[in-house]
Amino acid sequence: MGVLNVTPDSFSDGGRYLDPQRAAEHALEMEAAGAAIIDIGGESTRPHGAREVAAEIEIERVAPVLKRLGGRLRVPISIDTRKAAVARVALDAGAAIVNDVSALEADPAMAPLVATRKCAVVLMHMRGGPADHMKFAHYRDVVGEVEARLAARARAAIGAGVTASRIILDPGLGFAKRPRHSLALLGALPRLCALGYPILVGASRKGFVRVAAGRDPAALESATAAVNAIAIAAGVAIVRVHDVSSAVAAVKMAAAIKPANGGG
Ligand code: HH2
Repeated sequence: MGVLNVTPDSFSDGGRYLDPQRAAEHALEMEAAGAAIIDIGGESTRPHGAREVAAEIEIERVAPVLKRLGGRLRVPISIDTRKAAVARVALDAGAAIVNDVSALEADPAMAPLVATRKCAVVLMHMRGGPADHMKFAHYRDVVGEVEARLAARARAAIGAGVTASRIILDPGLGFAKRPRHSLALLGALPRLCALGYPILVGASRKGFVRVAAGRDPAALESATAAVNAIAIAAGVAIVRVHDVSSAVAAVKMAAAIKPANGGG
């Protein structure tokens, strides 16, 4: 899943793709580099200093990009939003996936929308909102608590009429999580996969990767690729990334390695 942030303030690429033409070109570049999904977002959710934006502003940012992409992308488009009004515009413009970092909790109109449009949905684990989630980064058993919460959100979505086979779960690395929490969740991916839903992981360039790799952009990309390879080897279905070519190489490599006893 290639990230397309149409925002002025995203933590790693804020402002680069605010121009709709440039954003659409970047989506096509990511597809050419091997992205299987393009995730378009008009609101930053970075841990410090993200500003919540009104639905109209999010729509003003993403709609021109969706319009330019109309019919030009072969891969599905995902809309990264917590707001039903934004998701509706994107679904009308051909998006196939709603990526909701609030797991359908921020907007009561989101679950019915996803259910009636029969689109896929990413339910991500977070506590609080984009502006204050780090206040809630306290856990006794981060893996158990995230696992239980994701299972509960999947049940709630199904209760609202969403088909189970359209649900993707995401532990929400970096969202209301200190680096040690994100690392513990990465160490427990097989347990999250055992919930029975495809798992999505978004590690790309995040703070816990910076802790290991430092700020050097090349090292950060290599460390991100390492996390992605490990995630795929652990059974994760989708990795959300800024740099598609390094992710595609990592994913292909991890997927090519067969578990022991696999013959020869
Ligand atoms: N991470 C970000 C945004 N959306 N969605 C899912 N499902 N999982 C994630 O881990 C995730 C996400 C944050 O990254 P980015 O989009 O690069 O930054 P920003 O939120 O500052 O735009």
